[in-house]
Amino acid sequence: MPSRQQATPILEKQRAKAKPPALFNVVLLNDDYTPMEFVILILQQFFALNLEAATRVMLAVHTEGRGVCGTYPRDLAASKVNRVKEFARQHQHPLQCVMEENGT
Ligand code: TYC
Repeated sequence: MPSRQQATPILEKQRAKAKPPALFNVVLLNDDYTPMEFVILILQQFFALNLEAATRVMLAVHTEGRGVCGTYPRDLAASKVNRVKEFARQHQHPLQCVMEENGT
């Protein structure tokens, strides 16, 4: 059975090794068919951007092919991707959304 003296250094070693939880970028992809107004609506509704910020992100995606909507822990990023894709599908737009681990 371990003594009290052994327990403390082992716990401290575990705490020092613990990594912060990974973060994931939610990324919108450009396409030729989804209306710009619909993308702006998504950015406002699902990512809490105001009209100016949503317009800026939409135009960045439109001109550069992709753009980051927000950065979240894994489960929240996955939920946002699924909700955006389902909303676009319901409105019959081909909008695509993916998540990528944020390396920084
Ligand atoms: N390229 C689209 C258009 O010209 C607009 C658009 C922007 C589509 C961003 C998707 O993620 C997107 N109507």
